[in-house]
Amino acid sequence: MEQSATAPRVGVVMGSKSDWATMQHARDVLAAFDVPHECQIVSAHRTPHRLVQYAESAAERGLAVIIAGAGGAAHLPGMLAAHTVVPVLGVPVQSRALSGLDSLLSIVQMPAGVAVGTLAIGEAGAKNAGYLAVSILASHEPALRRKLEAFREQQTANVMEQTLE
Ligand code: RP5
Repeated sequence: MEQSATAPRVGVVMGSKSDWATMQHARDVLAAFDVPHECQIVSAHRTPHRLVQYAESAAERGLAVIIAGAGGAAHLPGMLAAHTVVPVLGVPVQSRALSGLDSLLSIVQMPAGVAVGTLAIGEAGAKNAGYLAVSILASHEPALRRKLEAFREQQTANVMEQTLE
């Protein structure tokens, strides 16, 4: 498990090591905002008991958000959400067979009553899961909110300065 020195506020989990190339983008955003986080492989199908333990202990361990990435039959985000009220953000990993459409539909079509906030397929979704987690934490942390606002202002300024050849 990759973990910050201080108690993690966001958990980044994924169904397989093969998801890390995508999910490390969520980790990078959290690191850029100095949000304490942890990263771990938790598979709905291959490590089902670890999934239950992770979800059931999340709130008492201080996690405010869980970012869960999975591909194919992507049951990880939904099953985590079934076992905790900590908000779960789902990232559909781009699969080889169906380019991530399978992952997206597996994650997004939750039954009413158990919510997963579903992001876009692949790298953009992983990055935005990080930004959304920062937004959620920023609603209670003024310093983090200022950092997020500064990031957005800088992003806008960068685009405004761009020219086309
Ligand atoms: C899912 O199956 C994982 O989230 C991964 O995206 C997909 C393939 O896993 P590997 O066969 O690469 O381990 O559980």
